[in-house]
Amino acid sequence: MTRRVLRERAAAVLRANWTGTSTVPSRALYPHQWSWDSAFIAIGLRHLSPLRAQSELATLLAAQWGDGRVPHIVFNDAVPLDAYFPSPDFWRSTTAGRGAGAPAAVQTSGIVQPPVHALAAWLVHRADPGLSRARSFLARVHPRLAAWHHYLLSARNAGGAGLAAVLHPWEQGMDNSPCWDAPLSRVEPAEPGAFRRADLDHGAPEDRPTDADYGRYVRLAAEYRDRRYADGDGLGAFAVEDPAFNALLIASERALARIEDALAMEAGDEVPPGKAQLKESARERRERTETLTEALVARLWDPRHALFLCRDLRAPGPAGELVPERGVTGLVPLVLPALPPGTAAALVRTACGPHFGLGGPARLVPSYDLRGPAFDPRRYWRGPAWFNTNWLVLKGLRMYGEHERADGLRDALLDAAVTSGFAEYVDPRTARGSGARGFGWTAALALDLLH
Ligand code: 9YW
Repeated sequence: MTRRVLRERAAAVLRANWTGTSTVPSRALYPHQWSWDSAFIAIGLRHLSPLRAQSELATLLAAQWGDGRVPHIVFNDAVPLDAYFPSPDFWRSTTAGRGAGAPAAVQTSGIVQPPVHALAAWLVHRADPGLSRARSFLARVHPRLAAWHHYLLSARNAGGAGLAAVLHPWEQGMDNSPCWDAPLSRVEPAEPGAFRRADLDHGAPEDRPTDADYGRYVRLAAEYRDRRYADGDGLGAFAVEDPAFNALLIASERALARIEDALAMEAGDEVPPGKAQLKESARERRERTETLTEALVARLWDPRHALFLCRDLRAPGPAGELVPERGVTGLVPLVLPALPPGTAAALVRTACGPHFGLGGPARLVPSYDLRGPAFDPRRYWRGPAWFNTNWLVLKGLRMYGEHERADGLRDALLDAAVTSGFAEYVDPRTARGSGARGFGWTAALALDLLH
């Protein structure tokens, strides 16, 4: 298939999923706006329409809460309540979230997702700097992105080492990863009759999380809501420092520093934040990326696995415990340019070794250890390959000079995307598709790989 046809098909998915102000991940399964989906979608959409890509991010950021959090779902009130669970009447953002500054004009969830947004905003700006300047795009998103990062670096610093903790598996975005099995085992599932899973109206049960997983997701989210979405240590049964979440925060801090440099070039000192303040903030962010990278390595790098692991902050011990499961989250820090000597090379060996099998038994990077006891090539984040995590690993391979491997992975991703009909996820060994088709970030990131 020619690149032109591939591009047209990917573009058709993005057009079909566009609502007028943002893009749904999937018309059937996920008919609202999701936070990290929108960031990845904007990265692809910028090649089709920089204007739409800007709107995608602006719509999401308009639903930001007063405390800085960017909610993981922004609900479309034209969609029937029973199309997706948990629906707005579960999250009750406008009432339970009022103290934390939830917006009154739009309904949202109360949890977050990985902070890919500053990175996306920078890439969207670069796609058409003239349009961006004409619409003051960076000036409009900058205060919101800064507040978002501030929220994660302060309210979510539950472990005290500077890294952000996730309080729910949905926050990390890899819902039923085996990395969560131990930390989730302490959570009592909600009664099965207390909720109805709308996802099973659109997906095969063997491709989706189990009912027991859902019971625990519901319990944790309901407890957070009932605490009025208050953060702070000592609250909540689940708190994990996750490698991908934090690596993306660090990458986005770097992007936000670039955004501040770009704004400083345009700014005078009269209008706040003035030139000097922007430059100072950019400098602080660059320093922070260094200290955060050090904290990431000190807290989450495990030399025995040659991989970053999740730290379960609620496990016994003053700093909790590392979870000895190999998830793709542990490879994502390869996107960071300043890893200590040897760490990137070790990660590349791990990606291409027996557990992730890249270039061997796996065409695409699996979401979980091919040899792990919980490996299941169909079940969501317990084995299937996802396009966003593969795109991130590919970026890391390229950055560390692994061009042949990066090219091989790019070709495999493009092939899998188009032959699966832009599936939500695929079997990492055969590239057979599962889950939703016409999936937003699959199409967007395929489009990005064509440029
Ligand atoms: C859910 C929308 C989301 C993604 C997550 C993925 C899944 C299920 O779908 O979450 O109900 O939110 O795990 O990463 O953002 O595509």
